[in-house]
Amino acid sequence: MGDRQLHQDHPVVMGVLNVTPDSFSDGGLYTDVDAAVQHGLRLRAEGADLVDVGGESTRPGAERVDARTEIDRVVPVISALAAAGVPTSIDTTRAEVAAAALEAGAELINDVSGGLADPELLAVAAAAGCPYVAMHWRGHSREMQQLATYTDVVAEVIGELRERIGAAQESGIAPERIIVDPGLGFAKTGAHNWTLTRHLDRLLELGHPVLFASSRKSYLGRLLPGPDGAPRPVEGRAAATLATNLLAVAAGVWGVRVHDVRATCDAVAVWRATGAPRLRTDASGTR
Ligand code: PMM
Repeated sequence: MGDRQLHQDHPVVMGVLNVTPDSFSDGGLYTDVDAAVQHGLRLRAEGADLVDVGGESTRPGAERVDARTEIDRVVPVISALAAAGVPTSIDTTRAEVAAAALEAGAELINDVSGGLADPELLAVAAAAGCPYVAMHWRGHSREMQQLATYTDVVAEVIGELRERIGAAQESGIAPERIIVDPGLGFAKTGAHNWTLTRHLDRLLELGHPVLFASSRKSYLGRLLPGPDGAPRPVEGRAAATLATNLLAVAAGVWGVRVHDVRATCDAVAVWRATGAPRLRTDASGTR
Protein backbone atom coordinates (compact mmCIF):
# COMPACT_ATOMS: atom_id res chain seq x y z
CA MET A 1 0.00 0.00 0.00
CA GLY A 2 1.69 3.20 -1.10
CA ASP A 3 1.21 6.84 -0.24
CA ARG A 4 0.94 8.05 -3.82
CA GLN A 5 -2.43 9.63 -3.13
CA LEU A 6 -0.98 11.69 -0.33
CA HIS A 7 1.89 13.31 -2.12
CA GLN A 8 0.39 15.00 -5.13
CA ASP A 9 1.78 18.25 -6.52
CA HIS A 10 -1.77 19.54 -7.01
CA PRO A 11 -4.92 19.61 -4.89
CA VAL A 12 -6.40 16.12 -4.93
CA VAL A 13 -9.84 15.71 -6.51
CA MET A 14 -11.75 12.80 -5.00
CA GLY A 15 -14.79 11.73 -7.06
CA VAL A 16 -17.85 10.49 -5.16
CA LEU A 17 -19.28 7.08 -6.05
CA ASN A 18 -22.06 5.96 -3.74
CA VAL A 19 -23.19 2.39 -4.35
CA THR A 20 -26.29 2.95 -2.24
CA PRO A 21 -30.03 3.22 -2.87
CA ASP A 22 -30.42 6.22 -0.55
CA SER A 23 -27.51 8.72 -0.63
CA PHE A 24 -28.85 12.27 -0.84
CA SER A 25 -27.36 13.13 -4.20
CA ASP A 26 -26.48 10.05 -6.26
CA GLY A 27 -28.40 7.44 -4.24
CA GLY A 28 -30.01 4.77 -6.42
CA LEU A 29 -28.09 5.73 -9.58
CA TYR A 30 -25.24 3.23 -9.23
CA THR A 31 -26.60 0.24 -7.32
CA ASP A 32 -25.86 -2.02 -10.29
CA VAL A 33 -22.15 -3.01 -10.36
CA ASP A 34 -21.73 -2.23 -14.06
CA ALA A 35 -23.33 1.19 -13.76
CA ALA A 36 -21.16 1.96 -10.74
CA VAL A 37 -17.96 0.85 -12.48
CA GLN A 38 -18.85 2.85 -15.60
CA HIS A 39 -19.39 5.94 -13.45
CA GLY A 40 -16.09 5.37 -11.64
CA LEU A 41 -14.29 5.11 -14.99
CA ARG A 42 -16.00 8.33 -16.11
CA LEU A 43 -14.92 10.16 -12.94
CA ARG A 44 -11.34 9.02 -13.54
CA ALA A 45 -11.46 10.07 -17.20
CA GLU A 46 -12.68 13.48 -16.07
CA GLY A 47 -9.60 13.86 -13.87
CA ALA A 48 -10.36 12.35 -10.45
CA ASP A 49 -7.20 11.40 -8.59
CA LEU A 50 -9.23 8.97 -6.51
CA VAL A 51 -12.73 7.52 -6.70
CA ASP A 52 -14.30 7.35 -3.24
CA VAL A 53 -16.56 4.29 -3.07
CA GLY A 54 -19.21 4.10 -0.34
CA GLY A 55 -21.81 1.44 0.45
CA GLU A 56 -23.71 3.08 3.30
CA SER A 57 -25.54 6.38 3.13
CA THR A 58 -24.58 8.93 5.78
CA ARG A 59 -27.26 11.48 4.93
CA PRO A 60 -29.09 12.87 7.98
CA GLY A 61 -31.66 10.37 9.21
CA ALA A 62 -30.35 7.44 7.13
CA GLU A 63 -30.80 3.92 8.52
CA ARG A 64 -27.69 1.76 8.88
CA VAL A 65 -27.05 -1.31 6.76
CA ASP A 66 -25.13 -4.38 7.99
CA ALA A 67 -21.46 -4.95 7.18
CA ARG A 68 -22.22 -7.82 4.77
CA THR A 69 -24.50 -5.61 2.67
CA GLU A 70 -21.89 -2.85 2.62
CA ILE A 71 -19.15 -5.30 1.55
CA ASP A 72 -21.35 -6.82 -1.16
CA ARG A 73 -22.01 -3.34 -2.55
CA VAL A 74 -18.47 -1.97 -2.61
CA VAL A 75 -16.05 -4.87 -3.16
CA PRO A 76 -17.03 -5.79 -6.74
CA VAL A 77 -16.86 -2.13 -7.74
CA ILE A 78 -13.48 -1.52 -6.11
CA SER A 79 -12.05 -4.74 -7.63
CA ALA A 80 -13.19 -3.78 -11.13
CA LEU A 81 -11.90 -0.22 -10.81
CA ALA A 82 -8.56 -1.42 -9.40
CA ALA A 83 -8.26 -3.88 -12.31
CA ALA A 84 -8.80 -0.95 -14.67
CA GLY A 85 -6.05 1.02 -12.91
CA VAL A 86 -8.39 3.48 -11.17
CA PRO A 87 -7.20 4.47 -7.67
CA THR A 88 -9.99 4.12 -5.12
CA SER A 89 -10.70 4.96 -1.51
CA ILE A 90 -13.24 3.24 0.72
CA ASP A 91 -15.81 5.41 2.49
CA THR A 92 -16.74 3.37 5.56
CA THR A 93 -16.80 3.48 9.34
CA ARG A 94 -16.39 -0.30 9.73
CA ALA A 95 -13.14 -2.27 10.14
CA GLU A 96 -14.53 -5.32 8.39
CA VAL A 97 -15.59 -3.32 5.33
CA ALA A 98 -12.30 -1.40 5.21
CA ALA A 99 -10.29 -4.65 5.35
CA ALA A 100 -12.32 -6.19 2.50
CA ALA A 101 -12.00 -3.01 0.43
CA LEU A 102 -8.22 -2.82 0.92
CA GLU A 103 -7.98 -6.48 -0.08
CA ALA A 104 -9.93 -5.61 -3.24
CA GLY A 105 -7.47 -2.81 -4.05
CA ALA A 106 -8.59 0.37 -2.26
CA GLU A 107 -5.67 2.68 -1.44
CA LEU A 108 -7.05 4.99 1.26
CA ILE A 109 -9.60 4.69 4.08
CA ASN A 110 -12.12 7.52 4.39
CA ASP A 111 -13.73 7.18 7.82
CA VAL A 112 -16.48 9.73 8.47
CA SER A 113 -16.43 8.79 12.16
CA GLY A 114 -12.69 9.38 12.71
CA GLY A 115 -12.42 5.98 14.43
CA LEU A 116 -15.31 6.56 16.84
CA ALA A 117 -17.88 4.23 15.24
CA ASP A 118 -15.56 1.22 15.13
CA PRO A 119 -12.20 1.68 16.88
CA GLU A 120 -10.93 -1.52 15.18
CA LEU A 121 -10.85 0.42 11.93
CA LEU A 122 -7.79 2.31 13.16
CA ALA A 123 -5.87 -0.95 13.56
CA VAL A 124 -6.82 -1.98 10.02
CA ALA A 125 -5.47 1.32 8.66
CA ALA A 126 -2.31 0.97 10.76
CA ALA A 127 -1.64 -2.57 9.54
CA ALA A 128 -2.20 -1.58 5.90
CA GLY A 129 -0.01 1.51 6.18
CA CYS A 130 -2.46 3.40 3.98
CA PRO A 131 -3.52 7.05 4.22
CA TYR A 132 -6.44 7.53 6.62
CA VAL A 133 -9.05 10.32 6.59
CA ALA A 134 -10.36 11.18 10.06
CA MET A 135 -13.52 13.25 9.67
CA HIS A 136 -15.04 15.26 12.53
CA TRP A 137 -18.11 13.32 13.71
CA ARG A 138 -20.31 13.24 16.76
CA GLY A 139 -22.81 10.45 16.07
CA HIS A 140 -24.61 8.35 13.50
CA SER A 141 -26.92 9.87 10.90
CA ARG A 142 -30.11 9.29 12.87
CA GLU A 143 -28.95 11.40 15.82
CA MET A 144 -26.33 13.77 14.42
CA GLN A 145 -28.46 16.86 13.87
CA GLN A 146 -29.28 16.99 17.62
CA LEU A 147 -25.53 17.08 18.28
CA ALA A 148 -24.93 20.31 16.33
CA THR A 149 -24.33 22.46 19.42
CA TYR A 150 -21.13 24.46 19.83
CA THR A 151 -20.05 27.61 21.60
CA ASP A 152 -16.99 27.94 19.33
CA VAL A 153 -17.37 25.56 16.39
CA VAL A 154 -13.84 26.05 15.03
CA ALA A 155 -12.11 25.48 18.38
CA GLU A 156 -14.31 22.51 19.24
CA VAL A 157 -13.94 20.80 15.85
CA ILE A 158 -10.17 21.29 16.03
CA GLY A 159 -10.04 19.99 19.62
CA GLU A 160 -12.13 16.92 18.78
CA LEU A 161 -10.07 16.23 15.64
CA ARG A 162 -6.91 16.49 17.72
CA GLU A 163 -8.29 13.70 19.95
CA ARG A 164 -8.98 11.54 16.88
CA ILE A 165 -5.46 12.18 15.55
CA GLY A 166 -4.16 11.04 18.95
CA ALA A 167 -6.27 7.88 18.87
CA ALA A 168 -5.17 7.10 15.32
CA GLN A 169 -1.51 7.50 16.25
CA GLU A 170 -1.93 5.36 19.38
CA SER A 171 -3.33 2.63 17.13
CA GLY A 172 -0.18 2.79 15.03
CA ILE A 173 -1.17 5.00 12.11
CA ALA A 174 1.87 7.08 11.09
CA PRO A 175 1.17 10.79 11.65
CA GLU A 176 2.12 11.63 8.07
CA ARG A 177 -0.67 9.36 6.79
CA ILE A 178 -3.47 11.11 8.70
CA ILE A 179 -5.71 13.49 6.78
CA VAL A 180 -8.39 15.50 8.61
CA ASP A 181 -11.81 16.68 7.47
CA PRO A 182 -14.11 19.16 9.25
CA GLY A 183 -17.17 17.04 8.37
CA LEU A 184 -19.43 19.68 6.82
CA GLY A 185 -23.07 18.85 7.52
CA PHE A 186 -22.24 16.18 10.10
CA ALA A 187 -23.60 17.52 13.40
CA LYS A 188 -23.24 21.01 11.84
CA THR A 189 -25.75 23.65 10.84
CA GLY A 190 -25.23 25.73 7.72
CA ALA A 191 -23.80 28.52 9.88
CA HIS A 192 -21.26 26.07 11.36
CA ASN A 193 -20.26 24.95 7.84
CA TRP A 194 -19.70 28.56 6.72
CA THR A 195 -17.66 29.40 9.81
CA LEU A 196 -15.47 26.33 9.31
CA THR A 197 -14.97 27.25 5.63
CA ARG A 198 -13.91 30.75 6.61
CA HIS A 199 -11.39 29.39 9.13
CA LEU A 200 -9.75 26.60 7.14
CA ASP A 201 -6.42 28.27 7.94
CA ARG A 202 -6.91 27.29 11.58
CA LEU A 203 -7.70 23.70 10.65
CA LEU A 204 -4.49 23.63 8.59
CA GLU A 205 -2.58 24.62 11.73
CA LEU A 206 -3.21 21.08 12.99
CA GLY A 207 -0.33 20.22 10.66
CA HIS A 208 -2.21 17.55 8.72
CA PRO A 209 -3.53 17.61 5.16
CA VAL A 210 -7.17 18.75 5.10
CA LEU A 211 -9.96 17.23 3.01
CA PHE A 212 -12.91 19.52 2.22
CA ALA A 213 -16.26 17.95 1.28
CA SER A 214 -19.08 20.40 0.63
CA SER A 215 -20.35 18.87 -2.60
CA ARG A 216 -24.08 19.48 -3.20
CA LYS A 217 -24.80 19.54 0.54
CA SER A 218 -28.10 20.89 1.80
CA TYR A 219 -26.69 24.09 3.31
CA LEU A 220 -25.84 25.18 -0.25
CA GLY A 221 -29.47 24.56 -1.18
CA ARG A 222 -30.59 26.69 1.77
CA LEU A 223 -28.21 29.49 0.74
CA LEU A 224 -29.96 29.68 -2.64
CA PRO A 225 -33.70 29.34 -2.06
CA GLY A 226 -36.17 29.59 -4.92
CA PRO A 227 -38.89 32.26 -5.18
CA ASP A 228 -41.09 30.06 -2.97
CA GLY A 229 -38.39 29.99 -0.28
CA ALA A 230 -37.68 26.27 -0.81
CA PRO A 231 -33.99 25.25 -0.79
CA ARG A 232 -32.40 24.86 -4.23
CA PRO A 233 -32.60 21.14 -5.18
CA VAL A 234 -29.47 18.99 -5.40
CA GLU A 235 -29.23 19.32 -9.23
CA GLY A 236 -28.88 23.10 -8.93
CA ARG A 237 -26.00 23.22 -6.44
CA ALA A 238 -23.02 22.67 -8.76
CA ALA A 239 -21.94 26.30 -9.09
CA ALA A 240 -22.14 26.96 -5.35
CA THR A 241 -20.22 23.72 -4.72
CA LEU A 242 -17.52 24.84 -7.13
CA ALA A 243 -17.24 28.23 -5.43
CA THR A 244 -16.72 26.61 -2.01
CA ASN A 245 -14.13 24.23 -3.42
CA LEU A 246 -12.15 27.01 -5.04
CA LEU A 247 -12.13 28.91 -1.74
CA ALA A 248 -10.90 25.76 0.01
CA VAL A 249 -8.18 25.10 -2.57
CA ALA A 250 -6.99 28.70 -2.33
CA ALA A 251 -6.91 28.32 1.47
CA GLY A 252 -4.51 25.39 1.07
CA VAL A 253 -6.49 22.18 1.51
CA TRP A 254 -4.96 18.87 0.41
CA GLY A 255 -8.07 17.79 -1.46
CA VAL A 256 -11.76 18.16 -2.24
CA ARG A 257 -14.41 15.43 -2.40
CA VAL A 258 -16.88 16.16 -5.20
CA HIS A 259 -19.60 14.75 -7.43
CA ASP A 260 -18.78 17.04 -10.38
CA VAL A 261 -15.20 16.11 -11.19
CA ARG A 262 -14.69 17.81 -14.55
CA ALA A 263 -15.78 21.25 -13.36
CA THR A 264 -13.67 20.90 -10.22
CA CYS A 265 -10.57 19.95 -12.20
CA ASP A 266 -11.17 22.97 -14.46
CA ALA A 267 -11.36 25.23 -11.41
CA VAL A 268 -8.18 23.71 -9.96
CA ALA A 269 -6.44 24.30 -13.30
CA VAL A 270 -7.50 27.96 -13.18
CA TRP A 271 -6.15 28.28 -9.64
CA ARG A 272 -2.86 26.60 -10.63
CA ALA A 273 -2.48 28.88 -13.66
CA THR A 274 -2.22 31.86 -11.35
CA GLY A 275 0.98 30.34 -10.00
CA ALA A 276 -0.30 30.58 -6.45
CA PRO A 277 1.98 28.49 -4.27
CA ARG A 278 0.55 25.33 -2.81
CA LEU A 279 0.73 25.36 0.96
CA ARG A 280 2.54 22.18 1.91
CA THR A 281 1.20 20.60 5.03
CA ASP A 282 2.86 17.69 6.69
CA ALA A 283 2.26 15.99 9.96
CA SER A 284 5.13 17.72 11.70
CA GLY A 285 3.20 20.96 11.49
CA THR A 286 5.39 22.69 8.90
CA ARG A 287 3.76 24.32 5.93
N1 PMM B 1 -19.75 13.35 3.30
C1 PMM B 1 -20.47 12.30 2.86
C2 PMM B 1 -19.89 11.04 2.68
N2 PMM B 1 -18.57 10.86 2.92
N3 PMM B 1 -16.47 11.71 3.57
C3 PMM B 1 -15.74 12.72 4.02
N4 PMM B 1 -14.43 12.54 4.27
N5 PMM B 1 -16.27 13.96 4.24
C4 PMM B 1 -17.58 14.23 4.05
O1 PMM B 1 -18.02 15.35 4.31
C5 PMM B 1 -18.42 13.17 3.56
C6 PMM B 1 -17.81 11.90 3.34
C7 PMM B 1 -21.94 12.46 2.60
O2 PMM B 1 -22.22 12.87 1.33
P1 PMM B 1 -22.33 12.02 -0.05
O3 PMM B 1 -23.77 11.61 -0.22
O4 PMM B 1 -21.85 13.00 -1.00
O5 PMM B 1 -21.46 10.80 -0.02
